[in-house]
Amino acid sequence: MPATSVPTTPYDDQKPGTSGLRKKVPVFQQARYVENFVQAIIDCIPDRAGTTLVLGGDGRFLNREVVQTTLKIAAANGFARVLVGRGGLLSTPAASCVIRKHGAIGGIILSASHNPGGPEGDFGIKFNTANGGPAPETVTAAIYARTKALTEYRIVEGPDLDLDTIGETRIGDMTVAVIDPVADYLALMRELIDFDAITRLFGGGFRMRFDAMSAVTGPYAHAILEGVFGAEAGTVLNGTPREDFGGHHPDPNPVHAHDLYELMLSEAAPNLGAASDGDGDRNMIVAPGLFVTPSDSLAILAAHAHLAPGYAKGLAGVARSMPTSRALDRVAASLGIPAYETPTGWKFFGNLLDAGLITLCGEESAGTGSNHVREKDGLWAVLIWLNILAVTGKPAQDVVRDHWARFGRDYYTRHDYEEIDAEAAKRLMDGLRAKLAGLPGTKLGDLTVAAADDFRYVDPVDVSVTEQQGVRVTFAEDARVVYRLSGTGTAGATLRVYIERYESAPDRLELPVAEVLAPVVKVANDLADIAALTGRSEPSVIT
Ligand code: VG1
Ligand code: CO
Repeated sequence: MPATSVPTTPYDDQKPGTSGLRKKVPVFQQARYVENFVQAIIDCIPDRAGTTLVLGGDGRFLNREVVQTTLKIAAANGFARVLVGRGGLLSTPAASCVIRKHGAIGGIILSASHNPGGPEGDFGIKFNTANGGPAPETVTAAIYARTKALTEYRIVEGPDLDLDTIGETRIGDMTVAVIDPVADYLALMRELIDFDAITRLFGGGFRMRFDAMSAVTGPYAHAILEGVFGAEAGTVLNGTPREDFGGHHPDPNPVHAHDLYELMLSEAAPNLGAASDGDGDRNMIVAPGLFVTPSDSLAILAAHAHLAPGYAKGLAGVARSMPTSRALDRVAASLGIPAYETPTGWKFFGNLLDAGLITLCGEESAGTGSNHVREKDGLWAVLIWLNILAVTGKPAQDVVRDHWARFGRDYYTRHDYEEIDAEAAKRLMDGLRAKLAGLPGTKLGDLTVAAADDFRYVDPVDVSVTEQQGVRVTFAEDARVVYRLSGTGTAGATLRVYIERYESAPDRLELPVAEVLAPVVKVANDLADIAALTGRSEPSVIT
């Protein structure tokens, strides 16, 4: 089977966003759309001859087809070997792990993460570099430029490969190794987490429910929670990956993981509830009767990470994305370690992790991770929580309350306005930017503006600059509002408004979140004139 060159014409809309190229499935089904993008990625991998590439996805609709196409294109472009997860599956963190462990030159991950799947749903293609992390801005910009200049792609045509049997086959001169998607990941978790302590915890009657949301973490959770730890059968809910995620939004938050959330707030709650998203990089943690915000979870993990063997020496530093609450900073200050603030998106943590400046990092959007891979890692977050519970012997809800008692509580909520008119969204952000300079010192409702700016990030490692990463307004009353537009949506624009307020008085730690934040929400809405500009009186999702 020789490689052939196929003439093509460019598409002008293949610009990667916060996390790769995400579009509706029918967009990817256009002739040569996938081929063009995959060839553009590969053209941006210099010195690829003779190297290894990793390939896998979250199992959504089109996953298998695009795996086959990508293998055939890779075979025509000089790779010696592709490692592909059985069934075309690899969770995002597992792909990162496999890239690093096998010295691959990079990986192509097929996922639209927490967005719905199926013929009318979303699909996505993302490139990760040799460190296992999402391609940085310089690389995604080069890929985009390449998509606009392509004149041909190269492919080895032939029959589809068997993706369901572990072992090696060839296409042209390239070896395709179908690997167990769980094995390397499980081996890494064994190095980091106290598996014996957790096994004893479950042996002592501890119960949990993990909702895999019919997405990629099912096989991982079955293998580890039920297989290794011996958690009771039925611990993993929705544990079989499905192409349409059972028609659900595989987004682990109280809205989309509603059944689990309700269970955790009921009398019948087990000791811990957790969930992960489409591609396995997000996590939700719910204690009995108590939802743990991702920002709090990150801070709690930072305060307790030394209890897990992989972090016994302590943390070099931590980082959070700018809209993530400042709870993490309080822990860092008490540990005497640096805390970095980055733009939204995991790719911005890569340099800090590679340089050894940070050990742990996370985002308010249910992403937590460490230097063990270069992606956020949903199941890892659950395992480290279990490790902490096993070692401290404390119920999860006490861990959270004790944390608040010690550090105070950053009340937090995010309001999303999905699929609003893109022009209106732009007008809203421009309007805010125009107001920034005049805000400090002004009184808005009950609050006084202390500072206001448009977040600009200077990477401490390569000093690259990223502008306009979100408008932030901080108030003298220890409150903050952040506004930004989503870079992962596939229809119209999504406005995200992040609202928080810090309280440390012992009698103000367990108030209803909506009540504490109501004055800040009002100021946030008025300042940006959200209702008038978007035509929405309510957010579409509140998390
Ligand atoms: C969202 C989140 C961001 C996250 C990104 C990818 O981006 O806000 O924190 O890194 O999704 O997560 P945006 O631009 O829509 O706000 V995943 O799990 O979808 O790969
Ligand atoms: Co994800």
